[in-house]
Amino acid sequence: MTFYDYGILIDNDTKFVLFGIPWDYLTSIKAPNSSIAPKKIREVTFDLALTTELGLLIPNLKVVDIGDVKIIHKEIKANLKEIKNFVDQIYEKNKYIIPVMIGGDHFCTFPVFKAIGKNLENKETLGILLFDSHLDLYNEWDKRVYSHATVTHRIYDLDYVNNKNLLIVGTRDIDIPEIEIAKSENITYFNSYILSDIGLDKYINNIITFYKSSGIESLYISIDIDVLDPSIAPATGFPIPGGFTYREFWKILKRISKEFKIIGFDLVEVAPNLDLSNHITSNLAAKLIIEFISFISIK
Ligand SMILES: [Mn+2]
Repeated sequence: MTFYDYGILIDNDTKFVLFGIPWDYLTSIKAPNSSIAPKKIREVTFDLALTTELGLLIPNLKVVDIGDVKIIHKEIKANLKEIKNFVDQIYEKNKYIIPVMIGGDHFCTFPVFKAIGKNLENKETLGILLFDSHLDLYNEWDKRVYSHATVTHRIYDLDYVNNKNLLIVGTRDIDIPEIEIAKSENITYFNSYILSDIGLDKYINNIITFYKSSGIESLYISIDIDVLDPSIAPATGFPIPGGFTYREFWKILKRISKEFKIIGFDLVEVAPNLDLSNHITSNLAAKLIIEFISFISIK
């Protein structure tokens, strides 16, 4: 039994729906295989214990795993449509559901967040928080507007997203075109080194203040696994030193869940082919997903 298998069908009781997007065509790395991450992350949970760190029983968390979106590797248009329909179907069954997506490369976040936004009645108080070592803010990458390196830009282009409700946290590998876009658009990001300068509590307070000062009450959260330090999350395409520890990130998610209504989240960019033989990165991803779900549950 995996963490996420407790229930087969979505019903009125279901709080969380987990699904995978096995798609890594839009990554810029040459030998990616984040497409197998949804399968791998589910698989490692067979060997993990069935309570969370705070002692919650995982079977009680009401997570239903509805499987993966059907992806045809190079068919961008068809896949975007398929992902949209997949998310729409979830809300048709229960409009209070919290979708949890496992990628795939980071571009998978865009169609999911877009579909979630479409299904939400009140977008005035909605924000998006991206945890990432990169800004992913290129306008184009390799002459393509759809790429994991442009995902923040595509999200920013949505009519309900602006520089008051979008924040990137954990950054430490920012390219010149991205810094120029961030400057001209006044997009806020918190570099990861600031955490060691001001301490974790203040760092989290700054995240909270960013959203509260513009009236944001609910958040969609996207976790690029590369926001964590590569010493604990080596299996990702662009491992950048200086990332969060597991405990720092755990505490960030815990506080954010208390302060805001989390309407959905994703975890992307785990590349199991780059992992150690003991699956350290997939284990980390599996733990983060279930811990985050538990924080949202106990709010
Ligand atoms: Mn990213």
